[in-house]
Amino acid sequence: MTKDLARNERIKEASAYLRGTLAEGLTDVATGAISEDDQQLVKFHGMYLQDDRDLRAERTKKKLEKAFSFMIRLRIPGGICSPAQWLQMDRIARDYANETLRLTTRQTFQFHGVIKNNLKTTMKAIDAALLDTLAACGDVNRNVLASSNPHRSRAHHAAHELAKAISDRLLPRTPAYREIWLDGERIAGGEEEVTEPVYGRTYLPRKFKTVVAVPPDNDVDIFAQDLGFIAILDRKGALKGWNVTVGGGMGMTHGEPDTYPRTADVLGFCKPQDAIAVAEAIVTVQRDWGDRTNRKHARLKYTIEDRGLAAFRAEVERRIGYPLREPQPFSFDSNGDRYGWVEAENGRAHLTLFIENGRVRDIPGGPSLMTGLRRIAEIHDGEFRLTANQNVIVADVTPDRRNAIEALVAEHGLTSEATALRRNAMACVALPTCGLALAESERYLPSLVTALEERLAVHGLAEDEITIRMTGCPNGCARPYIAEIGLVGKGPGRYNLYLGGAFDGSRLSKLYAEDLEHDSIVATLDPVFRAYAKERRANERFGDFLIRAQWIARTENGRDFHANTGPLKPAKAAEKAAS
Ligand code: SRM
Ligand code: SF4
Repeated sequence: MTKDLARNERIKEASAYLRGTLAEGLTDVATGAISEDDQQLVKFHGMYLQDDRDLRAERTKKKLEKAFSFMIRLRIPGGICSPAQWLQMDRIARDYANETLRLTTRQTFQFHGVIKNNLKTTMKAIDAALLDTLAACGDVNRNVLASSNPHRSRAHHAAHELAKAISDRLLPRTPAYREIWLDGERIAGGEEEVTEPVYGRTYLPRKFKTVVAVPPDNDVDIFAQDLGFIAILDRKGALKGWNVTVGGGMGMTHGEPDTYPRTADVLGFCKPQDAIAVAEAIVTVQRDWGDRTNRKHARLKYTIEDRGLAAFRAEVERRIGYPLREPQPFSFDSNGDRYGWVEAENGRAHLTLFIENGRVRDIPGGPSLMTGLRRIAEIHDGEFRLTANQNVIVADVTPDRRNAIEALVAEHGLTSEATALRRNAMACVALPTCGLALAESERYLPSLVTALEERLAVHGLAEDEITIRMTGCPNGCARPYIAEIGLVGKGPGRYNLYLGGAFDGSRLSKLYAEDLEHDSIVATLDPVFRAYAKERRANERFGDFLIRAQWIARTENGRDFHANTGPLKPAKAAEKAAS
């Protein structure tokens, strides 16, 4: 018996290549929202309908429509933008959004709070900066990330070029974007192979995410992504080719063990000139093999689990017409950013700034990050690189501007110097804008970090680098299941605690304790910190220690994620804690 297609499949099919009734919906002044079907389609154009959840209860009481507005996400392959583009984003945020810029975990900007009436003006302003939002969300290949830590300029240049080329190759071709947002003329829907040669009428079964990494930095968290390319360099630093990874993903649903995060597998190695064809083949296999009946089972990670890696590789090889080579050795040492100044190979320098949870704003009486970065953009003649850890690099600084930039950094409370836990912390947006949030994240993690740092200091661990990530629900937008400490919202003020991920982002964690509130998070972690301080081996990372010392079982891969959860040998652990 064939299963019914998911509702979104019918919406895509009937949308005339992502047009739906979006153009008409924008002119309906009776509501700040758009129709339910259009809410799905508008994602492909880079937007989400949201409402201010802080105001929801009060507005419902007053029988008012929810406080609707849109989140807009840009597509910026490799996260690189010019100072002029930064200035335009800053202007848009102040004129049409909530006066903040949100740097995301996928190297781009988000605007929050754009009302329907301002959507087209905002989209035109984005276009005027030669940027777009097409395919930033939706069931397509999304913004392609590239390693941004600027230590090896040549390899990073190749990574960025590949990210851009893949993004361009896999971009939807529909004219709907131009028609609806930029007042382009309506072009009649053509034949599928003309209009969408890669995707066809129904695009992909689900979102698809691609990254390019340059070892030893895993700053793009390659193991959390559907498709990845790992740069393999020769001894002189020239690019030999790419290892290809497939099948990573974070999203799951509480209480549904058939959903789970998964770390990607290495599929093989390809030559530099073959990477785009390989990417396209992988996307089309997922287009044809992915589950279009159940959106919770539609990501590439489930296709690979169900069909097996060997069968998947064989089909990719059939489509490219030759076998992939054996993967080449590689090693990562961290999935974070390297803060501060770095001298580049070309005589210029790069400054990585710490932006707590990616929120760029001015705080009355406090740091003025938004103004500071605007003033830097006004004098900077290099570029800005957004990182996949929600930070920003002021890149390619010429020697004559360095002092002036340093002065602006100091004047506006910008910094590269957070404490060890904080600089390895990341939170998703969650409340008040995210419609799926079960608990706070961005607004709460900073104070939790402060509380945990007090305990770490007591145990002499204040300088130790430990990754900690929080999300307001199990979807995993800050990639919490590959952090050493992961906290995932369960309900208001309550979190599940995951432990045992690897510092380089290569291993999944495991559920250690459920439904913890602030005090119990701190109390649960305190004995673990104490044991780590006393019993760790030289250079042993926190996540590795927890597995070796049997605080938590090791998660081998996705299907194993929900097995053997909770403190391992709890009696032994308690005994250790007491001693
Ligand atoms: Fe995400 C949905 C924010 C990176 C997995 N994500 C959402 C939405 C759009 C909520 C919604 O569907 O209504 C969130 C909007 C919140 C808001 O108010 O802004 C949202 N995701 C984010 C961002 C902004 C988090 C951040 O703090 O930076 C990140 C934007 C990235 C970008 O620029 O494209 C973001 N989301 C991620 C990542 C991390 C990554 O890709 O490296 C993941 C985990 C990796 C993965 O995809 O498996 C992620 N987001 C999800 C999921 C779960 C997908 C799944 O397979 O189950 C959802 C929900 C869904 O798709 O149904 C989701
Ligand atoms: Fe929203 Fe959940 Fe993503 Fe956080 S993890 S931004 S709460 S969807």
